[in-house]
Amino acid sequence: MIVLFNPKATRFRNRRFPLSVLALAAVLEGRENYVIVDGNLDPDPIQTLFSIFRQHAVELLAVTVMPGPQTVTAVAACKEIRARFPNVPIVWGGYFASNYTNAALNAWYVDFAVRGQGEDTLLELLEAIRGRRSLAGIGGLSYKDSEGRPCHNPERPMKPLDAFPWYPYHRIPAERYLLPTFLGRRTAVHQASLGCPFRCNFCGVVTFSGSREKVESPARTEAILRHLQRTYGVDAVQFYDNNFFLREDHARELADRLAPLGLRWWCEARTDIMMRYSDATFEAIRRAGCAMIFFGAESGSNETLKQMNKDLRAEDTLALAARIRRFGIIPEFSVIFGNPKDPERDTRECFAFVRQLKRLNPDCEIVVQHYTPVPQRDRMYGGVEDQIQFPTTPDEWTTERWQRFATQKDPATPWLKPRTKRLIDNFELVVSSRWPTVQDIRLPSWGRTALKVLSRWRYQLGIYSWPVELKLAQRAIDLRKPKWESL
Ligand code: B12
Repeated sequence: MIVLFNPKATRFRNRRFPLSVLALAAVLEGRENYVIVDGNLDPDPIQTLFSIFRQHAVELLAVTVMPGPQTVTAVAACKEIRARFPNVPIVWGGYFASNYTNAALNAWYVDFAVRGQGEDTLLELLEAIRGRRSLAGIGGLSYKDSEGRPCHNPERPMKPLDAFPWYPYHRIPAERYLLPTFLGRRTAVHQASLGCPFRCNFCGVVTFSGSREKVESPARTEAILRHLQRTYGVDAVQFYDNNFFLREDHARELADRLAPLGLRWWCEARTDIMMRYSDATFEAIRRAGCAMIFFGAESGSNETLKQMNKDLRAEDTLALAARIRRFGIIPEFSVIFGNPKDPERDTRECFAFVRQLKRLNPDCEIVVQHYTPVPQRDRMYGGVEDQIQFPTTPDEWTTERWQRFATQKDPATPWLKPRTKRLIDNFELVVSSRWPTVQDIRLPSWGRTALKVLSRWRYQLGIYSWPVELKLAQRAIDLRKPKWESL
């Protein structure tokens, strides 16, 4: 038996389809004996793993690992399994294995690391474990040689997504993952492409995919969503693609195919690409149920965007903010604070940029990011490679310091003074109080009004320091929010 394991990555109430292991399950379905264990759903996944390992002859434990909290739960589970069942090989795949491959292999409880797209690599690894081929020729695989030294096979070219079967949703309790969100009562997640063709030098996807992207055909996306709707009553979808829209003809076909389903959905896109679309395409996207689009705006300074290799102009983002209003789609702009070159000036520029966006489109939502370096194939944003020594083991990644770094909330980067970091956090609090997100479906309308009124003077005067009253108000409102179960 093969065990596919998604260690806990988020709170139970935020659980979603475990897409990474479902993608692997798709190629095992009908040809291998396998089981999926999802730590986001299972209250005691280690005990579940133990009982599976006791009852079956397990050939391989395949674990998906993202940097952040999931690394902590992956490490804990793999250590326990390795201690009790030392002969079962363990393979890690996903963003941790792809971006921190050597660190993964340095662990005594990891035998193999799979970089990038994983379906074929997993199948070939199984062949090798069964003695039918050697590890050396498996593209995208990293392993340890007989001396324990890391070996990295050449990259595996990505395959089109339609080359793989659909996810076997029936192998998970799919209906237990469908949750109320601002989009609908039963929200599913789907990813209709893998990778990204751009080279932004702050992003974890570039090393993972080598700036390549493979896109599912619109016909298949439609068919899958239709299946989810018919079988499980899905009425809303979050698309996890790094770029849900690329070419206009593709976007148009997708929109026209999704429209009859009547779903409400959220996706990610680029402002420059969408600015090239016609009004008719915007209308088609809206008609198809698109409620919100996340854009990596990153910065209001073209010089900074250039340093980030973002290949985008701030003017495009501003123009998009104004234009998209007409179509009733909410833009969500992610802005990166903490430029290593001149963080203080960058912070002031980002504040001004956010204010400009809000003037153009008060409905837009702002996501404040702190620049947190990720290993790159080329130079990192800001050329900071000498200033960051990444952990060399997964255990080190589980420490508090590196968890704060991985979750990007408090990366404690050497160039960002605590005072500047505090100012950024305070700004975020003022903006999120002045315009509480529509995504918070538990926020009562009285709480919304209270936050808006309380924060108005601060935003108007640009005074962000010491927002004690907003912190207290948010905390008090949090306590009075309805329970998740009651939604
Ligand atoms: C869904 C998601 C989440 C979910 C987690 C879902 C879960 N696992 O239960 C949630 C919302 C909880 C989440 C949280 C975070 N996320 Co996240 N998340 C994503 C997202 C949008 C999609 C991942 C996904 O499921 N894709 C679909 C599947 C099919 O693709 P896949 O995972 O890449 O799997 C393929 C391969 O990787 C490989 N593979 C994967 N696992 C395995 C295992 C084995 C054994 C093998 C052989 C192969 C293999 O094969 C699969 C099929 O080809 C990605 C961005 C993206 N579009 O990829 C970001 C992303 C992975 N997240 C990221 C980050 C930074 C975070 C956070 C740290 C953010 C934060 N500030 O808190 C947190 C913390 C994570 C944690 N809790 O541990 C970054 C990682 C960057 C990096 N440094 O490497 C990404 C790339 C976003 C980004 N552009 O920055 N995230």
